[in-house]
Amino acid sequence: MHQGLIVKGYGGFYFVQSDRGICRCTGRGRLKMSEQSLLVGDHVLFTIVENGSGVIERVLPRKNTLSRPPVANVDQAILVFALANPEPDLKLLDRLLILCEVERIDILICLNKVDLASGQFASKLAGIYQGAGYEVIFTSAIKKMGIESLREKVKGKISVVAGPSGAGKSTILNALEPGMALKTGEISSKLKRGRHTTRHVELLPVAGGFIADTPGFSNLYLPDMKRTELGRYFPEISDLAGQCRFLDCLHFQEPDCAVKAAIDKGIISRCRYQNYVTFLAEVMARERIYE
Ligand SMILES: Nc1nc2c(ncn2[C@@H]2O[C@H](COP(=O)(O)OP(=O)(O)OP(=O)(O)O)[C@@H](O)[C@H]2O)c(=O)[nH]1
Ligand SMILES: [Mg+2]
Ligand SMILES: [Zn+2]
Repeated sequence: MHQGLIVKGYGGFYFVQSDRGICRCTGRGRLKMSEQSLLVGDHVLFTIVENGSGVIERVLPRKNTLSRPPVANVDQAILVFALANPEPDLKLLDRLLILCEVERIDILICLNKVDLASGQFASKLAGIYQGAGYEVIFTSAIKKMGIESLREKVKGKISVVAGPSGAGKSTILNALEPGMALKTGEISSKLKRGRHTTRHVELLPVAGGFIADTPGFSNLYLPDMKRTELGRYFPEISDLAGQCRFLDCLHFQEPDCAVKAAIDKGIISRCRYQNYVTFLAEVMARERIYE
């Protein structure tokens, strides 16, 4: 038996990458596409049959499973936001961060289009997220800046690239792997309209790792959670929560709240906290509906 990685599922077939190249496989017995028992990103054992195609016999244990896009064994999410054109929507970034925190996926924030922004704005934005404990890198896919450090970050890993439309996700992948020629700009956004319902995720071999490009989006629902959970998904809030007077402090209107004290001291970013409060209202509103 051979071991490989499912890089694409299409038309009832799985395309499995191994040291033999890519092999078109079907799933044996219960391992059928329709049941979602196999996912892009799965490490599998397969046998080769007479005509050269393969049969997947077993799925190796999964490290994690992302549902949007459906990919297994994700090592990191690369969240790409442009510093300008389009303006970065920090509420959207904070929502995406929560999704990754819930799934316990490592996060790399990539601030793209540094060529279009002032250094002052770039470092202010980076400061907010580094202060929250995230790793931030700057790139200009067009000017090929920061691409080498990004290359180091994707080597040997399965990454998912996410972010708003126009941020430069596909352009960055093209810069990492010249010759790949993913559609960018106008063409991509036209295609996207007919594309957003498809589930044809593909892991592309990029810079010694595998990356799933995703079409951009402009809004995201928070995952289901209780109001007391939200703070756990803001690392800088979660770090201080133990110092609040009340164990179940929502860091909103409670007295002796360590989080609110940290904002006044400039330790926690006001912008992040404001988004926390907005999301808290959303979570509470949803709790009421389902009560
Ligand atoms: N100035 C500048 N423009 C860039 C940069 N990166 C990408 N662009 C441009 O931004 C536009 C959008 O880039 P895409 O790579 O298609 O963006 P995307 O994030 O893949 O967008 P969707 O596929 O729609 O989600 C294109 O016209 C790119 O040429 C950059 O670093 N600087
Ligand atoms: Mg794209
Ligand atoms: Zn508190």
